[in-house]
Amino acid sequence: LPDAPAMCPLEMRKNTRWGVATASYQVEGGWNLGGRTPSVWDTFSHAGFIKNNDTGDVACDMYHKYPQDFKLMRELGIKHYRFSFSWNRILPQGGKGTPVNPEGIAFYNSLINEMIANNIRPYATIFHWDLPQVLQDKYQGLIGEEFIADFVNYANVLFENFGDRIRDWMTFNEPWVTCVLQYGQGVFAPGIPMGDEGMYKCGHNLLRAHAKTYQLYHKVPQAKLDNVTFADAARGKVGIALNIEYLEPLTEAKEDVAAANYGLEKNLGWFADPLFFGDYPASLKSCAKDVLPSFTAEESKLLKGSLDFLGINFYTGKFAKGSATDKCSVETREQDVNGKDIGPLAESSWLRVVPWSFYKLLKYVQSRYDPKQIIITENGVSAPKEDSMSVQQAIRDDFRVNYYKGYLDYLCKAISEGVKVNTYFAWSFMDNFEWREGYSQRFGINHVDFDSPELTRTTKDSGKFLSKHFFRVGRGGGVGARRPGGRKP
Ligand code: PNW
Repeated sequence: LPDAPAMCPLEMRKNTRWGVATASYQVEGGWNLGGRTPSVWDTFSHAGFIKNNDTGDVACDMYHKYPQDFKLMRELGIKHYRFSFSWNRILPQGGKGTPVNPEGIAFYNSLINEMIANNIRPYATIFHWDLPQVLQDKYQGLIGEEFIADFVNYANVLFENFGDRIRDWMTFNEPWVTCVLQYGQGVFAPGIPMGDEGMYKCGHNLLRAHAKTYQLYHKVPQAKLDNVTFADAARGKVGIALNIEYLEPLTEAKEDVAAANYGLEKNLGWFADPLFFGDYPASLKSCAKDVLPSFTAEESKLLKGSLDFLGINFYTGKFAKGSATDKCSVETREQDVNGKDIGPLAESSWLRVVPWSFYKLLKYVQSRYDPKQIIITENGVSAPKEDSMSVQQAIRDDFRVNYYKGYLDYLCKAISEGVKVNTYFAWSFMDNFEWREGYSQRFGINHVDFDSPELTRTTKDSGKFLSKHFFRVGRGGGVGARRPGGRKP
């Protein structure tokens, strides 16, 4: 195994929290067990929209195998785990006023307790794309205003039931993907293209739902604080996980610099500006003026500062080329002016290995938003052709080892220059259901043999590399060292 990245001194690796991430639909399976109703991804995959006709019906079967998965995490020295809740498992009818599913609550109680028993600190994503189908049918999911109240109600159920043991919450995973791929283009479930208007409506509802959830979590009335579980919840943190690819100007020309900047504002600023500053970026307001809704003064006030940490999902970077006549045009490229690739291509068509882009993005984020805390909520890669390899070949994943080595090197450089990242999650703990690509693209640091009845997990070289230099040496989760008056798991 290679040495630790040169820019990651032991002291820094010790002072940082390193973990792994997954999401409910991608790993759980148990799609019709324990009172769970379909999500939009069940409907979409059952309708045959996924490569090789794959579905998440069984996935990694973490629904049953979580005890062995936490044991494996423990063996690798992993002390931080980011996962998501399945809304439709918790509230099978989705909406406010509908019954909470006791079997769903029991499942997540056992999952969380098992995690903590293994000394692993939970970080929970409230919504990672698996919307209850009933809410899609009722008001088109995130397109409908009713979504806001239903989301806040769902979040409240999670806070009340699990808030005594979970203190790190992310409302949404990758609003950009949700609103662009799920609703705008309709290439992800529910698969109904809603155009730019739908895309911005989705973003608007999502942001307002986030702000109300943040307020609920922190401004809970004193009467409710006397309820033991919630009192502990109120001492935790609420953030969000935004995805962004870095954009480097293709040349030093004014229009390329402006295009890179506008591209970041349009993709990251769309969500980050309202959360930090209370409004959309001026550039976006002007370029999307016919379709971008506006916030009331009250909404703006509620949004501004409505996050305790900023989560960033980071994978790749591209070049940006502008137009001298159209300030709203951003063309992205994967080759420089000499035709040289920006980096090696992964198995995923949108992902090239560009370690320096991580550093540049982090510096950009720190200088534009000055966040108090940044969590890298995802970072990882699909290795080329891994799916066609034998288990023995697939676990020798040099491509992924090099990816992590390069990206972590630049992460450490950014930290040493004052970027406030204190927690990092690799995507993913294991190979899983990669959305439209099904099981054909693998992001795991542990291999899953989807052909074996046991769905056997085998640690890849990348997992060993991260374990040795990061997971084992990094800070612990402080699991259990809190909650005065709270319920012990
Ligand atoms: C993220 N893109 O998705 C998600 O949060 C994960 O669930 C997913 O498995 C992981 O990254 C790997 O793809 C993305 O097209 C999906 O730019 C698509 C894109 C970016 C991120």
